[in-house]
Amino acid sequence: MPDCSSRGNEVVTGPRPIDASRDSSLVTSAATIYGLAALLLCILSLTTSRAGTISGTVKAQGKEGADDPACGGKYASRQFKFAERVNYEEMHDFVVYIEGHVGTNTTAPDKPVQVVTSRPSSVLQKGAMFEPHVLPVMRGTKVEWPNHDEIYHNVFSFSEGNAFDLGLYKKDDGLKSVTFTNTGRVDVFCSIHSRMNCIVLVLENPFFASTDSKGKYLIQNVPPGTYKLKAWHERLPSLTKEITVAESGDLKVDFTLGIMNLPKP
Ligand SMILES: [Cu+2]
Repeated sequence: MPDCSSRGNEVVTGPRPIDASRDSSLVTSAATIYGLAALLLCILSLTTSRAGTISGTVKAQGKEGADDPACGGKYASRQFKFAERVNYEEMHDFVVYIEGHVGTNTTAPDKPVQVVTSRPSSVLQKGAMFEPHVLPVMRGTKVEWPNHDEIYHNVFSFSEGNAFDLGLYKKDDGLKSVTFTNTGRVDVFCSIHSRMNCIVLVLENPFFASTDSKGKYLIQNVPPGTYKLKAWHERLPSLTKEITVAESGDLKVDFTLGIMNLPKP
């Protein structure tokens, strides 16, 4: 039975209202709590729901017919038997990113990122290599090339707009770094060691991701909007898809890169 009471011609349903004249401090504190709760909800909705997530997988695919024995089997069996073939299934170092300008509050991170020297067991003593091989960064990011080795390195690039030469340096010569101010692909080499090369991909906004060992990527906190999402690999043509990111939720976008859409001479 609902609690109904009549005061003159006013019918009140539900719990009795608090008598303000009897306890105004109770009303004030209740109003304050409701007000604070509403404010909190408002802040939460502003900070949590107006950003989406983009995720998916990037794969590479060889050209149809390239596995035919006539392409690399019998013909190659003598002279080119050991010519290493591209393994599209195990290709990695893809980068997925939103092209162009996004929002207004996208500034480069204060913290520098590092490229270090690694020696993968697969290449034994010859293996002085840069790790990571592909480094996507936002424009304005400082990238450091520490030398933790007992030998000299000379890190440099002649890529247009981002050329630099860190000179010959060894372990105790201090931390060498470059701040990348122009967008684009930067090919970086060491003048001494042939396998030491890497690519810094300087991008216009912070909405990018490298793929993991399974080809998966995840880009978080993307403001809602329509964008061009690009999948990039150093030795395949990029693929771009138009996407619309909602105010919340996860948008799945997969890519398969291959040798396609290139002009025939
Ligand atoms: Cu080197």
